[in-house]
This record gives sequence, C-alpha cells and structure tokens, in this order.
Amino acid sequence: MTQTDAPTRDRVKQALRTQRIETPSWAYANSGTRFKVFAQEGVPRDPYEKIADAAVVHRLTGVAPTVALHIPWDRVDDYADLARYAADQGVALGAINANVFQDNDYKLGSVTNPDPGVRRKAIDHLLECVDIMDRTGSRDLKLWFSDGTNYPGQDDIRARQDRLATALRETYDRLGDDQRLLLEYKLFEPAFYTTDVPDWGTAYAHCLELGPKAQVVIDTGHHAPGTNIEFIVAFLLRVGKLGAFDFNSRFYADDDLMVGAADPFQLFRIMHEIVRGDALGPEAGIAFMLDQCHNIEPKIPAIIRSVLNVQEATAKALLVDAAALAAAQRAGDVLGANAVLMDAYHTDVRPLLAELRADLGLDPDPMAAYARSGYFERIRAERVGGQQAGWGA
Ligand code: RM4
Ligand code: MN
Repeated sequence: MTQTDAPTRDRVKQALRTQRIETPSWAYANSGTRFKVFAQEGVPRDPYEKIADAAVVHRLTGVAPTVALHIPWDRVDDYADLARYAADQGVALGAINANVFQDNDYKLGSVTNPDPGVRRKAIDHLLECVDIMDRTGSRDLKLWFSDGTNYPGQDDIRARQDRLATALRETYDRLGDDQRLLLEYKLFEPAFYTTDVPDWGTAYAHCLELGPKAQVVIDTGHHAPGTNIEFIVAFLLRVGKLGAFDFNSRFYADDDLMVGAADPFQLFRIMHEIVRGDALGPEAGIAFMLDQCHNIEPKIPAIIRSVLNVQEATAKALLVDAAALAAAQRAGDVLGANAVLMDAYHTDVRPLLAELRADLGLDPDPMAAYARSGYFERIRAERVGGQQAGWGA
C-alpha cells in the first residue's frame, strides 16, 4: 500500500505548494466547436474582465497565479496598465500566444505561405508579440501554426520547412535574455494533408536548431489516438527541451475539454514523469498551462475543476514510492513495479488536498466556495451590453 504517513503527507504537500498552473484568457470567453458557440451570461467583454475571472480562480485554488494572453484577442492600448490591473487583482500576465491563423491572408499558411509578403506580415506579428512581452514582463512566447496543405502537390513540403525555419530564426533572435520561444505542434487541423509542425519530433528539431531559448510545448490534445504522451514528456525533459504544457482532454481530436476529464490516468502518468524528472517546481522552468474551451459548461467552475484535476494527478504522482519503484525495476519485478504505480494512482488524495488548502488559508472545497461566493450572480448582473469576448474578438 502507498504510504500516507505524516512525513509523506508533509513531503507531498510541500511539493504541491510550489506548483503553478496558468489559466488561458480565452477559456473565460465564449468558445467551442466550429458548429456553434453557445454564448453564456456574464462572459468577459475585454481582457480586464478575463483577468478578473482568472484572479477568482487563483484566489480560490491558490495555485493559478498567472493568466496567458492571446494576441490579437487580448490586444489593449496599454499593456503596462493591464499588467498593473492584474497585479492589483493578485495575478500576473503569463505567456503571450501569437495568432497567425485567423486572418484571410493566411489561407495558404502564415510563416510558410508561398507569398513572401504574407510571410513578412506573419513574422511581424510574432515580433510584435515579443514587443508585448517586453511590456507585460512575460517570459514565454507560445507559437502554434495552423500552416499546412490540404492536397498533395499543393505546395513544396520541404520549402515550407525552410520558410518556417527562417521565421523562427528571426523571432528567436529578437528574444531578450530571459525570454523563451515555445513551439507547439499539432497532428492535423485545420490542414488535413500536411501540417508544417505536426509532431514533437518536428518541433524538437526546430528548437534544437534555434538554440537554448527554444523549447517544445506539449498540448495534450494534439496527438493521434493512442500516442504515449508520457514518453514524449520523459524524452524532452531528459534533453532539456520541454518548455510547457497546454493541458486539456480529448476523446477524439483536439476537443479542448477539461484536463483530467477524459483520461485522469494519462494525466497521472504524465505528472509521474514530471515528478520523476524533478520538474514540478517553478525553478525547473516548465509552464503548466491550460488550453481549453468551455462551450456547454459554466466557464469559471470548469477552470477551477481543471486546476483541481491537475493538482490531484500531481498529488498522486508525488505519492509514488520512488524507492520501492526503483527496487522493483532493478529486480525486474514487472508486476511489483506496476503495483507501486497503481497504488499511488488509486489513493484518494482529495482529503490531503483539502488539508493543504486549509494550511494555505483557503476553503478546502474551491468548487463549493465559488458557488457560494456570489461572483457569478455579480458578473451576470454587471456584464450586460457590450461585446462578449470570444475567438476572433
Ligand atoms: C490551437 C493551439 C493553441 C491555441 C489555439 C487557440 O489549437 O492549441 O495553443 O492557442 O488553438
Ligand atoms: Mn494549445
């Protein structure tokens, strides 16, 4: 059985105190599938209101102190003012996400477009995002490219890799000393025949060529079914090229559902590799971000639930008896090693997390605390009129 004696509990709680989970500004806005986005009441109308919602998630969970921005969705005149507002609310601005996938010019690609003028426009946007990072104090530029082709012969696959490398190089060279370029991959969609950054190997190869400030982002929804994501985590961590996660759940493709909803066991296995690689604390430099859409469920509670799901998987991973696991592995004890992992996974960590929250002066049940807080009733009453934020806002 897994030990849950006092020293173990203290060790696990101590590690959990260092965990940070970043929430995405766009998850507070209206978003969802390409068929219908169901508008909800009380949804933010601007980046300030998104930050206010993110601050509520942080106040209730204690582990979500930063919020990622998406440009141009979160474009404002004065980023220093936005950063000040965030600080007043008790949070900070996190990763800046570039968006080169929603302009008509990008029909045939952004940085890999056959037209040099379009490529220039896309690169200029990436550089603008670094300018914004200078003003927000953000460390990370997160890049996801929808670039690809739909038909065999449509464009030169190899030339597109050259164009991608050129764009990444120019962007990388613009980074400050403490800034990073995080490159995200996705198997397919919106392109269906080739995608220019389809997998971790492609992202890794580009990051390697760029240098130490370039690292890979693993979006947990961006793989073929059955892909062993924890293997990718272990591999990239070992070589110092894992920069961040975009957490979410998928049943089919890039579903963007709540992390830990579809496959909590997979999330545990991922967090086990993080703990194994000593990469949980902020000093390890891994950004644990959510990238989700909440189309039919209320958004703020969904994000709280997601944060709690990550915490639960992490607590279970921290409960793995590392010494017993290593001994079983050395002895070639297949079933024993597996049992060590499963014992930790089957432990109900909710009481331990409630205890941790009490230690931190938080309500032990953040979901219930939110429901009681009256926050939703307030934003529903206050946020009338104006244009609700959403994808393309
Ligand atoms: C993409 C990718 C990016 C996210 C956008 C909204 O599929 O996951 O990380 O910024 O969606
Ligand atoms: Mn993502």
